[in-house]
Amino acid sequence: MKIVTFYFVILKEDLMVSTATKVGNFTFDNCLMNAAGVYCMTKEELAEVEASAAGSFVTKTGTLEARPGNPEPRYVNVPLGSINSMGLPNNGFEYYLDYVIELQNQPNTKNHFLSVVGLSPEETHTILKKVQKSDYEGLVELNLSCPNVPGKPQIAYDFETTTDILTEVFSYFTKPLGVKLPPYFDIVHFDQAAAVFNQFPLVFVNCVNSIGNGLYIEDESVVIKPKNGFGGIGGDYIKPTALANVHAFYQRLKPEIQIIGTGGVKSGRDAFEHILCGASMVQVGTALQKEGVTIFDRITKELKEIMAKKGYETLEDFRGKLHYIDR
Ligand code: RRO
Repeated sequence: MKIVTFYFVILKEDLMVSTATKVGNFTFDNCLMNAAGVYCMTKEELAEVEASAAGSFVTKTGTLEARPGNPEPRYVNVPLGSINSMGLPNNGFEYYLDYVIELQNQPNTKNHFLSVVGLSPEETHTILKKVQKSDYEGLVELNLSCPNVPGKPQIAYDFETTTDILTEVFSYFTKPLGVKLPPYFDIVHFDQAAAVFNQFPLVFVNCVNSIGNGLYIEDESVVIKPKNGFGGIGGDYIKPTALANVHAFYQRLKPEIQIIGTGGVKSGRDAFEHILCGASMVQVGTALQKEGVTIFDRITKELKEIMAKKGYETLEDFRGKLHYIDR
């Protein structure tokens, strides 16, 4: 027993465990970051993530004009996760664009993700053309999966519209672009969605946004006001769905398109599972909202401990190497 313990200590000390990663040509000291919507509405919140152990941040999805969003209460933490119908409140994409450009010009800055979407395809193109013309050199995430704007379906559930938007986008947009996807629930839909995304020079897909239009009830009432209580579900509820989407796209997408894993991450073990399924970067949403930015220290430490125990030094040592049962 003593010998085994001694061996473990040596093994841990000898290993140089790193959670550094790359998305496209961008490097990150840590694979963990916030998920869009959490800790990213204002420059002050973004600065907190920037100063934390997170490897990057993504901004709140910005629209052409600032929006107040849906009436409150519109976000509620529940024991196994969260429900929200924020309704895309944001300060307008230029507020976030200005901030990422400001940081980009500072020494020792991290690389960032600017999240955007228009309320119509025309608005999306207006935004992306302005981003294209700007001095911003970082990554852009096009949110194709907001579940909460009344009357506006989640774009990425409509493969024809998605194809049309991306075809148009890539006629003028040459900066590094990825898409935020809703969860898919059918193998045929994984096949169809991957066939769409494989046609384009995307740098990444981010799986998954919240599971749209759940309903949480306390006593005899819904808990959020908009849409009579229907809202996007995050947290523990969605981890198996998120992992399935990460792995399904890891199996189907061309290797140039990397996967960002989002959904149900609140521990090092959860992050490990996302990477095992193929994620190059892992985002924390509901758990970050519940715990604050110190969560990045805790999850990083837990992930490194798991890696050390297994003898893994880098994410490449186990990324995508999920074991199947084939006996
Ligand atoms: O603002 C929201 O209601 C919202 C957005 Br844009 C999103 O992409 N996902 C989500 O759960 N909420």
